[in-house]
Amino acid sequence: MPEYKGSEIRNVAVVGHGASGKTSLVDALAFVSGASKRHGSVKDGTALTDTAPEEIERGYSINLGCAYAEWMGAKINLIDTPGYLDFEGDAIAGLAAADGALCVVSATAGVEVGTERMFREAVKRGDPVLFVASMMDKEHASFDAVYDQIRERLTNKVIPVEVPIGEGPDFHGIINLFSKKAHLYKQGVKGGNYDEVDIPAELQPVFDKYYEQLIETIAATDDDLLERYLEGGELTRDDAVTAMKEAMKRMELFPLFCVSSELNYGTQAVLSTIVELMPSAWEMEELHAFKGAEGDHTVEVHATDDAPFAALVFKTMTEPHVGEVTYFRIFSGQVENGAELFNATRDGVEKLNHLSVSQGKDRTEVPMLHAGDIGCVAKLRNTHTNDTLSTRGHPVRLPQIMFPESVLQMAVHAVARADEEKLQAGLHHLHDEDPTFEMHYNAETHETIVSGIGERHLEVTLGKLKRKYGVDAELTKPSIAYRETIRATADGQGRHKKQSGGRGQFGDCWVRFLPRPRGAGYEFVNKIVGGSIPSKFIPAVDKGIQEAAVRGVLAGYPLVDFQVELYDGSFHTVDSNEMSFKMAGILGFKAVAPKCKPVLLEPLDELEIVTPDEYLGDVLGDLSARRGHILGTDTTPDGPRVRAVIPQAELHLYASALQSMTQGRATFTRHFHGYEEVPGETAQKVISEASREHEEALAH
Ligand SMILES: Nc1nc2c(ncn2[C@@H]2O[C@H](COP(=O)(O)OP(=O)(O)O)[C@@H](O)[C@H]2O)c(=O)[nH]1
Ligand SMILES: [Mg+2]
Repeated sequence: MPEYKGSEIRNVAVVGHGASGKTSLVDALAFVSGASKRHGSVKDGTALTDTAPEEIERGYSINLGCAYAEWMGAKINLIDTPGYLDFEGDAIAGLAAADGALCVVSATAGVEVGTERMFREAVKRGDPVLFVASMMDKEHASFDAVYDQIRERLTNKVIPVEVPIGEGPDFHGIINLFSKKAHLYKQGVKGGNYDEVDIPAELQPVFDKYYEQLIETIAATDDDLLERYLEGGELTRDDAVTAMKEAMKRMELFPLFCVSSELNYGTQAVLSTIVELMPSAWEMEELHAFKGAEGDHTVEVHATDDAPFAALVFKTMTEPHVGEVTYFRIFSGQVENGAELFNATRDGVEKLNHLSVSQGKDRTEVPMLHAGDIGCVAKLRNTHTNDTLSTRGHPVRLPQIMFPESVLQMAVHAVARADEEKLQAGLHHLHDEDPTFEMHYNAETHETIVSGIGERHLEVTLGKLKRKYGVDAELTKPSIAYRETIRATADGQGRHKKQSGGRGQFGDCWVRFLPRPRGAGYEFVNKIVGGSIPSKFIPAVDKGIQEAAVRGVLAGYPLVDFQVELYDGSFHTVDSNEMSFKMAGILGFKAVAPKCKPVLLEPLDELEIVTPDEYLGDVLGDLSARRGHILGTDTTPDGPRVRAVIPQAELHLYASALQSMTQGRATFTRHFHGYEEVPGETAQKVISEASREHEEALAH
């Protein structure tokens, strides 16, 4: 492979809804360019970028995948991304590594929620976007429907640059408006070859209509062009392409193309278009103006070879027989095979052995990669997604990818008890690979909690756990970390006395319990005067009460937010010791706590939900059915935003429920809010459930 410099590199993320044809398109583009030897297929599991067993088994992309095409002297890095919401993290990482997006829309399914989400995401990042109507050969394919839906649901700045000749089974050619030629494909020839002919007479009216619209639209983006156009001057192809490219950078135009990846129709034109219309990795600087951090300074990052090296790790993936493979995008400087680099994020040195580029799962070792390129390397020591690789001399940290929040939580257990340790280690590895998969241990409920974007995400991750780490694990509904507190003040005695032959035990205390505000915690106040308990035994009383409070008196949940005053007691000069006073504290707790009107507390989360307007009523209704308390609503560019506080007990699988309620179009974040009293009827249920479980446990 020749060496490519930044100006010869295009980095495009291929995004869109699941099953819109992204993986097939990436495969076809790499194949038709000659960079990949075989035209693979998603159906038989041979597509370039769907190589993980879970992808082949399920028939859709889960991980982003890197491939490339070499075309017109340029190297096009193609980042295939998953389209389903549960795996959106990798799609966002793909966009972060790219300088532009190919947004694929199925000519049969049209604009779907994944199209919408990824188009928005690309626009938010300021990336040029090129639309591709895919699967033009499929029964019921309609180019106009795709065009209309993009205009209605995504942007009215979309403009067709190609028009299909025939649709569905009759799809056999494409009119290119820029070249004013028609490409006619030969049936049964799969190399993407075509005859280039003048526009056939019967298609002239179609051409005229779309051509005029295209040229007018392009002219309108540039004052000089518009003047020339209005004065009756012709725009040359070069004029049109240049103006289109500039308008795309400003997100004023989004061209629309059409292909059939299966038949390889239209793929060569898409390659040429990427080279001509997408900014090079070198040009992306003016688009993104990258800045990084060096120590606590902000530094500028330049996409030139002589600038210090800085590359962002946008994906790590464990591959069979290889170990961990690290994919990085070079934002600045160049790097040689075998170079020693510095991971400023983790403060560690890494050596790049076998610097490579990847064509799906095949990797080709290269001597050097230049600013703007995408590369990969296996077996780094301690480098993970979102780290920056740079040099010791300039330890830069690039801005990190903002991954979607992991909002769906489940408890996880190893099926075999003996696997518990392996489970923990495996989960940690999986988190390093996938930042949208998180885990933590809940010390109150003694459960390991995993969180992800959706149910499918967690299931797939457990599948990986089994395959890669040999641990069979299952997901269950997480237990709720209820707590108890008191609402009234009461006092009483805890007296421990034991006479057993020789030296006995004696401890005696009088304590008063008082409620404290929510979240204030526990407080112990010593009010002993006159030495009724020697001061050396007083901490033991405190300790005894704290120990007893771990199991409250209502349902066995920890008792919190109360104050204990120790105000009297007595002791025995021989029999009293620390142990006896700790026992006295425990007995004091048992005597007093039940008299203080104990109540049950439950954890609540605060949610922020952004939903399209048409679902707002349903979302609000559902929240109130979940005992939610609405804090307020306001508006955002993506629709109304609702802030609400909801008991965790009512939030099990909320992510899934919200998605099905809103056709996958709402998003939300959640974070812990605090504890509040459980209302009477619900509390009764929890209490009787707890005592039933307690009895069961005792019976065993
Ligand atoms: N007829 C036809 N089917 C296609 C074409 N492109 C993709 N498909 C099929 O559509 C399904 C989804 O394609 P895939 O590339 O996996 O979509 P992705 O989920 O967006 O990556 C697969 O079964 C493909 O074989 C096409 O151009 N024509
Ligand atoms: Mg795919």
